[in-house]
Amino acid sequence: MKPLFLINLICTLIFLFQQLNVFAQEEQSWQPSKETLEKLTKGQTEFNYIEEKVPAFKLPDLLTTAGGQFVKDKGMWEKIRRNEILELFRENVYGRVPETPYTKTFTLVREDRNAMNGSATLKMIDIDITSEGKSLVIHLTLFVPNNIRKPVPAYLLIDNRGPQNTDPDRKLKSEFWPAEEVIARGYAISVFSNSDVDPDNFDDFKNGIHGILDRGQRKPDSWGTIAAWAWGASRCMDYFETDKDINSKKVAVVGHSRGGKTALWAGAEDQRFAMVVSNESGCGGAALARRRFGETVARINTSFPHWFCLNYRKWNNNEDAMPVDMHMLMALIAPRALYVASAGDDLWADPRGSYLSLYYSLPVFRLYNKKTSISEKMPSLDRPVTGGRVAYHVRDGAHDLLLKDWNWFMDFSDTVLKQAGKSDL
Ligand code: GTR
Repeated sequence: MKPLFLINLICTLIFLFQQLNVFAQEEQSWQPSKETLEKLTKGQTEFNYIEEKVPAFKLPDLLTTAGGQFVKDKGMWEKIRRNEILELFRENVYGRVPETPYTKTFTLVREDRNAMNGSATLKMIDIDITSEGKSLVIHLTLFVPNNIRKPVPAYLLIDNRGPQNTDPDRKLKSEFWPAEEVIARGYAISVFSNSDVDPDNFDDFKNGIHGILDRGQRKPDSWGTIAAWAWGASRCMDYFETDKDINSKKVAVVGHSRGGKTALWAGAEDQRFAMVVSNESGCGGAALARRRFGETVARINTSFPHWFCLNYRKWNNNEDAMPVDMHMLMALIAPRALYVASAGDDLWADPRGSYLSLYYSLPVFRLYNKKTSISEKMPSLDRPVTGGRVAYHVRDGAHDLLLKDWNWFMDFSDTVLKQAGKSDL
């Protein structure tokens, strides 16, 4: 055989192999099932679930400052652009936390060193918030694994589903907060109920933390209920900083759906959280608003008028004019760890829009570490992808937070939270 012929043959084989590979990857990319699509689109025209009908859009630029300068390194990101974007989200989406002074106390109201048949210590902490004679209590439930070197990394769930999922006596068990399984993997696990901080209904901001900290007339950028819940997560972090069993530099804040929107905002506002997990958070969370796929800004502001600040209503049916989109919220988490998750049948929360949001945030993560990278193509069902500080999966099935999701979160956090010192930042 002539050497030239041999080289040609090898090149052709390599080319064919690459094509096959590309083809295989394309095949693998997630698509909604026909049944789900049929069910959701039948007789309804108000919301779009068809990928081909997603309008063309242009995302606001992550790396150009308001003054038109290109953000070339992490120094510029941290000094200028990050603050600009954070302010835009405060002003236009979630609202601003008031600066009202308050006092805060932590009281250990129950401790059981022999919880979960001896494998964990249960602590129940009352976080009391008082201002001008009015107060509320955030009830934090925490299990810390026994027989393991302290301090340990911890998960904090923002619970939006009620106490049947978070039983401290462990008579009731729920995949929503799989305490035994998380303890078995060497993490502390904790939870607070969002309703301790602010009620999940439109009460004209009279109750909850709004009733305690708000003063005077509400402004267009006054905080909504999601910002209040996120503030509550930060008060739990204040407690972790006082507990020697917890490594407060390794805390992951987790939320599902409205809790997932809250987890993202908590991580954006409070850089003490080392990892954020946003499960099926959809509109006002991980999903790109400009795609108008599933739930829209107009719809969420109508159904949940208390979640966001008043200014957010300016973007009802006007998404293209929004000065931000949700890839910029993801970028605010960088260089900390970020896990975005979807469910295949949960088109209301736009799995593809959530994945793309994470993908388009990568330029900021890459200012810290060039190795952070995921493909523009979505992975297939039940195939988590990780790339440095970011991770994503689309789980088979309906809108929910399941043990399967948690196990993938923990696979990721085993690398980004547990391997202290080996961080590739
Ligand atoms: C839905 C809402 C979503 C999501 C969900 C939930 O009704 O439209 O944005 O937050 O509730 O929290 O379960």
